[in-house]
Amino acid sequence: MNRELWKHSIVYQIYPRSFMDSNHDGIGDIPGIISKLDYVRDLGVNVIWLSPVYASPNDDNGYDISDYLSINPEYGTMDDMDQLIEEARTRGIRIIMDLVINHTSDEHKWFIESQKKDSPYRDYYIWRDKPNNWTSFFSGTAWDKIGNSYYLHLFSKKQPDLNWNNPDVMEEIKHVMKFWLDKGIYGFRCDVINVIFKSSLENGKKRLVLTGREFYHSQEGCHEILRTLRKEVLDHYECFTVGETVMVNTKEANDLILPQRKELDMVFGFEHMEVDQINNKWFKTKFKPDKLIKVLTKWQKEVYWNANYLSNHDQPRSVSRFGDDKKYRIESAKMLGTLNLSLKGTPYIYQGEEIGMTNGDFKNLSEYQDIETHRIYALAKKLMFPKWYRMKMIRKTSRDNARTPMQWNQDGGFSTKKPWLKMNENMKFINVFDSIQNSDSILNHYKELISIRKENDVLINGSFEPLYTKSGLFVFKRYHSKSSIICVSNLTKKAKKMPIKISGKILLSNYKRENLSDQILKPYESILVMEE
Ligand code: TEU
Ligand code: CA
Repeated sequence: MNRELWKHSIVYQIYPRSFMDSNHDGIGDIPGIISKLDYVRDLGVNVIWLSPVYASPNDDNGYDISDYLSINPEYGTMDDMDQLIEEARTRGIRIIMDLVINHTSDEHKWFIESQKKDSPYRDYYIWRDKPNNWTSFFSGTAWDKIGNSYYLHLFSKKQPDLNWNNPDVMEEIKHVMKFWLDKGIYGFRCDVINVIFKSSLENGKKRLVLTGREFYHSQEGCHEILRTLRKEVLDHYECFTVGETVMVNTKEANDLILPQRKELDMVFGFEHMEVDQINNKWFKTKFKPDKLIKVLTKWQKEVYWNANYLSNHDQPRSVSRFGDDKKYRIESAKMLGTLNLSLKGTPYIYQGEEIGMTNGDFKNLSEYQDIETHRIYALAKKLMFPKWYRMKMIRKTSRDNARTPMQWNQDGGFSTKKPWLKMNENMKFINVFDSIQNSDSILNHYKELISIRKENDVLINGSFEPLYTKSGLFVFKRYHSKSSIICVSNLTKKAKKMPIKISGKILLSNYKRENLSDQILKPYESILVMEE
């Protein structure tokens, strides 16, 4: 079996709650996804990453799983899921699922059983008589009390951490993985996978965020777990894994993905998501394109195979963050798309990115649904940050920015009922229906881009070489013995002089550029050139 088939994957991430509602309850669902599969196929992608659809009380929108082997009734039935897998396959699309194994929901039967001290499930989780000083990803202590014992939760208190020191946990998760792989799924996106193994429960060094992380961040025990899952499960299927790995540098990334290590196939790094923040994601600073260019270049040069993304369900919208979501929305969204799909690695497109959806337009706190947003707001209030500042913080960083429902037409088209999360009013002019009609749309740019990627092996297997990486300009070459393609991006709203001489045939341009004799790059201009 060719283990590296996935190098040809172009992945489209679907956040089920916000994709398409088929049964008029304001919540996206699996039949809704099936009804839009032709749209996904027409885009040209060949893999869908489905954010969690498992049974869940939805404290963290499905990232708190109460049963790994059943489907959340809000999203449909197991038959619907089987049908989705099958209908996707007939369209040449494989599905990868989210695998959330750092924690379960506190409503999972294992956790309910585990609350009894003499239960065989007791050691499925991490119980102690006293908490330590660790803090959680969603702020505050990482421990909560039931009876007279405390349990660890790196995320919300409804997300207790599994105890990966217990071999029974490994057996359970192997069973879960096989169950889905046997249904024909193409692999997993492994949620916060590099923090699952806790090597000690000592007090950690005091930090502003995530006190205790030196005891669970990318520990050797985690590598061992990954090798076991690979050898005993994944290697027996045609599939791949992408790890979501928080706080990793390029070396740590390689330690998880180099082929000889037999662990994961690729990971989502976060370093490029940190370029517009100070210390942590809630303190944003002005985005400086050169920082992004620098980090991307580093990861391209140093990491064996990248999982390239500019947005997902946890991050602000890429066009609002790294482009310009007003005057140059169309140009900058196309430029960012071209960049993301021309880098070396597997590209991930987050639903709505292909039509240039922007951050949400929430007016007040009550319109936000995300647990993290509410936790951070409350913390900021406790710290006496003024209201205008608290709102400013969440307006920029809230995960709901990317979770507003998909804009299918001018009236929304997502649901006939009030959606679970407010739609962006700009659906009147940013929507799929209009994008399909308009040949100059961002959507049609993505389609062209994807077909260029499919036709040119150099964009998949070619090496990466940076040619110019300063003053907001990113020029790089992808090449192998047979051909070479140059990708030019102006990441600023200023016109710039072409920094180096380029010649060849223009494959794609976001300004209908016809030749390379014009030496001025327009705001957010992007060009793909085949050298001759
Ligand atoms: O995210 C983990 C993660 O570290 C962050 O991206 C997280 O969303 C948060 O912003 C940290 O400040 C993954 C999932 O993608 C996320 O949706 C879940 O909430 C989280 O794990 C817990 O399962
Ligand atoms: Ca529904």
